[in-house]
Amino acid sequence: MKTILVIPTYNEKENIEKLITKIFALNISDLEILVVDDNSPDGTANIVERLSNKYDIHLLKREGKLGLGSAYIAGFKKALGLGADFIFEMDADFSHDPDDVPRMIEAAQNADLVIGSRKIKGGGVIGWGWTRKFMSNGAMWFSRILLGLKPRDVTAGFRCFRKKVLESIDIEKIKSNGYAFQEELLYKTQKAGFKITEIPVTFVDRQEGKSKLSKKDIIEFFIVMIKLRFTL
Ligand SMILES: Nc1nc2c(ncn2[C@@H]2O[C@H](COP(=O)(O)OP(=O)(O)OP(=O)(O)O)[C@@H](O)[C@H]2O)c(=O)[nH]1
Ligand SMILES: [Mg+2]
Repeated sequence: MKTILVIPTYNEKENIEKLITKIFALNISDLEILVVDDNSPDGTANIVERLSNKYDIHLLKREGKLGLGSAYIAGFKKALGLGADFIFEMDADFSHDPDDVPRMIEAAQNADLVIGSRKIKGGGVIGWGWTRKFMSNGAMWFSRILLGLKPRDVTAGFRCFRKKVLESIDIEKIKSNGYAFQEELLYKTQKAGFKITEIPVTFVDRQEGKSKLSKKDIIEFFIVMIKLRFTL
């Protein structure tokens, strides 16, 4: 069973080499990485290209910063084309610990979607101030109530999908691009009746590089939630 980790990057030169090296050091069988880079000005793609001589890595280069959601949609399509059975969403900034990947693959043997969850017993966040926690909790509370989402961590970006989920949901039709992308995808997965499991993970705030979360993403988040509630 092939696993592909889809890792979107925009200016992650401080993180990407360390992350890729760490993941392959885990020696997980039949694992490949697909980096989706939006022409990062810092040259992230060059680092990935160099590492692809040594490791099983694919690089999808796009012409500019087109957003996280569209990066994942392009990455999912490519991963399915490469024959992946399990497809991960994972950030490049070490907020998602590579050491959790084997546990998530194991859990995916009995689930269609595994969420690396900060919101169940044993999970958590390190390094966020109260404003970021407040915002994140508020967004989760809002979307869980509005959309009836059952998982606890609905904004998590650390996930493992069985290929049939991404094949059967019309991923092209997902409109949100920022934070809301994660909820929209989860909402569609739940609505389609797939089995969703959460396993606890500790999320660590990024140590290197800059956050790309913008005010625009936060506004989009609320608009998309309301649209999803009333149109689907
Ligand atoms: N290809 C691509 N990757 C992106 C884009 N925006 C963000 N990313 C990547 O998506 C991942 C998550 O972005 P972050 O900036 O860490 O956003 P975040 O995790 O929501 O915010 P922080 O908690 O502050 O780190 C990182 O690997 C980014 O490099 C984009 O427009 N295109
Ligand atoms: Mg991050």
